[in-house]
Amino acid sequence: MNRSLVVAAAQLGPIARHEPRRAVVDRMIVLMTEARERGATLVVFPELALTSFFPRWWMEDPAQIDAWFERSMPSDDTRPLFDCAQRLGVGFHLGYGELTPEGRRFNTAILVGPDGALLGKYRKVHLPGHFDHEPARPFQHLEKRYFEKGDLGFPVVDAFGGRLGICICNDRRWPETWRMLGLKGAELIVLGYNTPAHYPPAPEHDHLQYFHNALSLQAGAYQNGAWAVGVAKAGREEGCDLIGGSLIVAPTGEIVAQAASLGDEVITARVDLDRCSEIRRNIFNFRLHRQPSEYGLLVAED
Ligand code: ING
Repeated sequence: MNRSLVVAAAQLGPIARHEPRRAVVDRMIVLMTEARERGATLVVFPELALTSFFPRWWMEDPAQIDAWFERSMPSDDTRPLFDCAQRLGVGFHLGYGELTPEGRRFNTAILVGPDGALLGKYRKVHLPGHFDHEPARPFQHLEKRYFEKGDLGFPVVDAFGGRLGICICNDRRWPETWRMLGLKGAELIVLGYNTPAHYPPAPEHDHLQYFHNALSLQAGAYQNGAWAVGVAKAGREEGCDLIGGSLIVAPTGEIVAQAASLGDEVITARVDLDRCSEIRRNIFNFRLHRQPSEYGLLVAED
């Protein structure tokens, strides 16, 4: 039996600083509905999809910081998205800022089934940017300040007829992320990202941001024999240009769909999970070819 499904990347354009979550959810419902009309049964939304990318701003007041986080999921604001998904019979991936009852803050992503069940949760492990205020930067990147390192490992869940893995944004640049998911048998890896076109520590690389985004997903997908879906929050958001380039990559590393705008946009592809074996049974047959006894350095502390 062919294990294939249509997957949608639901790219979001800019979200204004004071745009209500409910307005963003309304935009997401439009995208989810279009995705369903195109046959999708899984819709992937970006990282921190409910609000503007707030780590670009220096904040000290804990209450002001907490206002960017969700205390429950679903919440009153997001319940309409969950209801729409169940009505349409689609599952979805959603990135958001998680504030736990103990007051811990994580950059989190969840996978929700077509019946509304929570299938998996991931908290971002690779937090880029910096901890202290760096006013010389045109915008901050304070993920190390506003989030704790994820404490859920790299989960892979049985869903949609296969093995699904989740990661978030900067995680995609680290081969260790992909290999951890690949070793757990992930056949489809979904992730969202907010990637500024300008990288203050190395502005000479600004023109490479789209290339590095695609390179990271194409390499990760190919080297682990998995499908990959990367979904942008894109466009000029509060004066900061975020790259688009949402894409769907096959286990061969081929890009099979790519966004062509910097706004709200749905791209879809038929994902045949059985195609993973073309890679996993051959060039990247871990059991036959991988040599973990030679890789000790990979997990040694710096
Ligand atoms: N954003 C960026 C990312 O890894 C970044 C941070 C931008 C790192 C440009 C390096 C270069 O795509 C998030 N949210 O991780």
